[in-house]
Amino acid sequence: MTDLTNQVAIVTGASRGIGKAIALLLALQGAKVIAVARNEDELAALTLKTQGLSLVADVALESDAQQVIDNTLLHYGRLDILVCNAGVGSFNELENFTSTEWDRIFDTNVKGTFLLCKAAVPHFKAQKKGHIIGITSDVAKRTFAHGTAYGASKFAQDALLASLRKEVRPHGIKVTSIYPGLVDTYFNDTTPGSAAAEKTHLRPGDIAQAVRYVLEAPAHVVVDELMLHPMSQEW
Ligand code: NJP
Repeated sequence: MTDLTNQVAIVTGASRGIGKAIALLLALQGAKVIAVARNEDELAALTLKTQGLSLVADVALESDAQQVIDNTLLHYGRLDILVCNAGVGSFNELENFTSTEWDRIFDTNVKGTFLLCKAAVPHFKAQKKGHIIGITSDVAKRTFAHGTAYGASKFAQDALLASLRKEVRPHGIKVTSIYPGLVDTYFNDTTPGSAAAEKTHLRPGDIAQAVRYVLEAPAHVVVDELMLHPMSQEW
């Protein structure tokens, strides 16, 4: 089993929802967590609990992504884990989507994953070790009405990660895609914690436990893909 103590882990989209739960659980396992998001106040509150680092950054901006990796290396001298979790979505009939909204979804979900991986991979290659985890979605593997923009972005993010997995495996770098079903978060301007969602949704902590399972696999094991759903959601 891989021990997470003192492992240096970047988690994007850590100000709330799934990313926050991942950051808290990794910190609890002894990892040094770098929490990344745009909301400075939420990050500051989280960092009080993780005792790690928080970096305010927009994952869709190349300079921000590069600075996240550079500042991590400056502060800790190492990077072991990159969790690409930051993501946004909205749902509409295709003709009602603005190109601005299309760009927001693709820039965050696809370009954000690309930029963070692009900045991290040279470091992982140099140390012949590293683990990239992408929080994608079960809709990376199925389609549904009103999901043109979000679904297409998650298919694209998934293809990026699957291709990267083959590219970097010879360098000792693991790439894992995690595909959640419905999770009770702030996603798409929802408010978590309702009695209804308790019956129909996974909790952010369920995804964090999946991340922990994947990261704790022995060095010779890579979990390529992991999908999880609430019992009430048919797949
Ligand atoms: O959503 P939410 P989730 N740069 O809204 C951050 C996937 N997923 O936890 O920047 C940097 O509670 C934002 O921070 P802030 C989903 O596609 C979800 O559910 O401060 N960070 C916040 O911390 C996504 O990939 C469900 O606004 C940016 C976080 O992202 C992942 O799970 C189902 C950013 C979003 O927190 C986490 O989403 C599924 C940017 N440009 C997949 N833009 C589900 N909830 O049902 C956003 O299959 N963030």
